[in-house]
Amino acid sequence: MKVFIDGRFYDEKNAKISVFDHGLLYGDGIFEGIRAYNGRVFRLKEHIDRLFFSAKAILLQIPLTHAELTRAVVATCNKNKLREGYIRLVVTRGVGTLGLNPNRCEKPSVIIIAGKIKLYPPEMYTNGMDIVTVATTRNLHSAVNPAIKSLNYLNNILAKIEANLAGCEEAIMLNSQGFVSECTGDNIFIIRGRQLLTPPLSAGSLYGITRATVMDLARQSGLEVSEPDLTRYDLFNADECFLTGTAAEVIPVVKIDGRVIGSGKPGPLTRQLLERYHELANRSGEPL
Ligand code: PXG
Repeated sequence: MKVFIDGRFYDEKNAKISVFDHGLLYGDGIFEGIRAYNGRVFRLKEHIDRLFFSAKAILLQIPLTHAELTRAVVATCNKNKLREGYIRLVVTRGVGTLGLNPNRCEKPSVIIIAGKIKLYPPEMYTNGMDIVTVATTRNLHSAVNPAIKSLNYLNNILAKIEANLAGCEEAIMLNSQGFVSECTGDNIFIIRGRQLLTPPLSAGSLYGITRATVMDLARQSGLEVSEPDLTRYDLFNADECFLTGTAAEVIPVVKIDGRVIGSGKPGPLTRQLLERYHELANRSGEPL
């Protein structure tokens, strides 16, 4: 595997970053997780847009333009002959002094890894997931805004650890007001009749790119889409529930905190949305 670091390609074993990089020392940096399907990078523009929004929020100057980053992602996939897989785009604050002042960092580093993706087990797509709500609440907007896809993912990791301790793969995180926010690496949706509901971004979720795509697909299928505040009660009493994310795509949820959701099997509208998502992902995106 060849890894892109600051304009050059390195073999996997030589792909290294300084221990003085503030990305490592303080989690000071941003990232994107992107997928390629069928020789195309899906929603690449949206991912690079979001990277620039994250950069703006943390006052990080990405040393490449939008167009240059697009070309670098495509070049990294091509260098690795990747037609299907996962692309991790990372921008760190760069090498600095032992002290958290970002102004002491020389220059941000851009890293692009194009490899294979670790997915949820296939049975979870056919049988659905069993998930739990965890005690760790979502970060406040006024602290570390959850909209920033930063290298500081401890809020999510703590929740993931709680899910794992409960024998689950994903955790529902509530915000400080007790409303449903999202999961540790996925947005959450419910279906009630012909309505598709997902928490508003103000509830503390990431502006998910799969989330936006699925909302478009649902509108095209004639579902009514809305973003109200949701409580656990709303989730328990939904007809269907699913999670969305670049890695997960659309994954059904059949049990939450011991409550069976709907029929206890992946619902028909969830399955239809997953199918439409695959169709779209396989025929659109930046060609490699
Ligand atoms: N919420 C959070 C907190 C995320 O990190 C999503 C929602 C879904 O967003 P997208 O834009 O992907 O639909 C994410 C994305 C990984 C991995 O390596 C994580 C994500 C995406 C890809 C890979 O665990 N999280």
